Amino acid sequence: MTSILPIPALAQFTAQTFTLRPDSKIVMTGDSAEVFWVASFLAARLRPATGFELPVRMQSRPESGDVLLEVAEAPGLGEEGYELSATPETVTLRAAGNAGLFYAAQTLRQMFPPEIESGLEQPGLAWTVQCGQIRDVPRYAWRGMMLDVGRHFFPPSTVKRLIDLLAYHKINVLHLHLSDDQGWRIMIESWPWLALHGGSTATNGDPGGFYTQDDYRDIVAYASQRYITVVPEIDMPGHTNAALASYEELNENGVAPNLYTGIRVGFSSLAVHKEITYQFVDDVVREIAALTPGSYFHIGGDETLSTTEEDYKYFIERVQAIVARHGKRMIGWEEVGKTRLEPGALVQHWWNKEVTARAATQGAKIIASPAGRTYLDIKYHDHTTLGQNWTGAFTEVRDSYEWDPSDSIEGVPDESILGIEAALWTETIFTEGNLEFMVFPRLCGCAEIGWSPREGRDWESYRQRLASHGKRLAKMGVQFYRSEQVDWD
Ligand code: IFG
Repeated sequence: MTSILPIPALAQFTAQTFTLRPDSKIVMTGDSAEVFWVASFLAARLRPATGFELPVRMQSRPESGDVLLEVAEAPGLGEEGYELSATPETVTLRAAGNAGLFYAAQTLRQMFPPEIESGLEQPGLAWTVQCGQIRDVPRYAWRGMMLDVGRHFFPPSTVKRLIDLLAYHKINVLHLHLSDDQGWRIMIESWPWLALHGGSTATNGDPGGFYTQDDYRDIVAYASQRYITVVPEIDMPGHTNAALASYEELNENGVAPNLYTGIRVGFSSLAVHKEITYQFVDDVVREIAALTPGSYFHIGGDETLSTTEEDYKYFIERVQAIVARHGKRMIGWEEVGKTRLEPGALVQHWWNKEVTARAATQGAKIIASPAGRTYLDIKYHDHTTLGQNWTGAFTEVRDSYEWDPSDSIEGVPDESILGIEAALWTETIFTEGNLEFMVFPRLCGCAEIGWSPREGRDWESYRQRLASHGKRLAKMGVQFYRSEQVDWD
């Protein structure tokens, strides 16, 4: 039985099958370079396990055994929707936009036996898919994941593998939390000690690290090819000890604090009434905005326990203007809802519903990241060694799935919700294995909440599809948590 995650909006299957053969081709009717890229991406995913050549042919019509990709006007599909039609003769992926074609390719991957995801040739297997018709469109525009590289640094290779897995689940935003008390993780050429000194350590005194501007460009390009927008976050005025430790002149008293490797929050603040602070912010936003094709710049704004309310408002209002001047739309954690927001600002809900509702009342669109549901660093249960449980509860796989953004934040109606974003904070997450264990499989549920229709979503059917999906994750080598709530195959 074909099961696709996130579950498509509409899918009907028949008892017939289509079989990919050694002489199958991936064909496209036009000669668009971007369609060619998607076709080549699909071929590259199917070649290792099948051992087939799977040539990609432009300006061609499909023959028996071929897969056809085409971009064509299709009302109601938008940029990300697609149609997939599998007959015993051919499989056709059709979309109005290239992103939709890319998502059709991701869906087709999930229709083959799970061994398709093995990197090694699997002789003797029939590469069949169930015939049928799929018409699929996303529910929310914003389907994201945040990776905190401030508490622990992760190299570009880890970020790119994560991007591959996000794209596999039709997630389209990667929010990089690039700075915090424990680390500054991106080179700013006009303030080099931010990375060189502020990026030199991590939580527990673990090795630090930072992205050069070329590293960041490379990550952004890799994400963009996979229809993922990178959203950079420089958290301020709080969560700034790494910056304050790097430049004494940024400090109220002119004295730079030591680097910090603990896991407390709320003790740092930029000097809100010093002009050099706004020179610093302007330079940082200018340099990162120039490297970021996406429309957004996240200024953080959370847990500013060491900044007075009025100083906070003054600071956020000035920073909003700086972000706008550099051509980006500001995103802030919910606390920015206490200030006057410019039109177009986005607000990310994580804990305080009342403050979030104040942002929605101002007309801000809300990204739903409720900590008790989407924070992937929260322990699964009381003997999960990794993670935290400051929320006062544990977040098992079911807890992370059985909720909905449309009615989980009082005072925020569904029309204010732009989408959902899961967040991995990394105070206690050091290795790629730690990351995968905490992120998967809860991210799969968040991806489905973001993409699939609310109607018909229920835990009992999801847990069965997740069991099947787990075989695919295993073939990809994802070290996911085998929750006892799921009968993993
Ligand atoms: N809250 C802090 C994060 C991180 C998190 C850990 C936000 C917006 C708790 N701020 O979530 O820095 O420490 O779960």
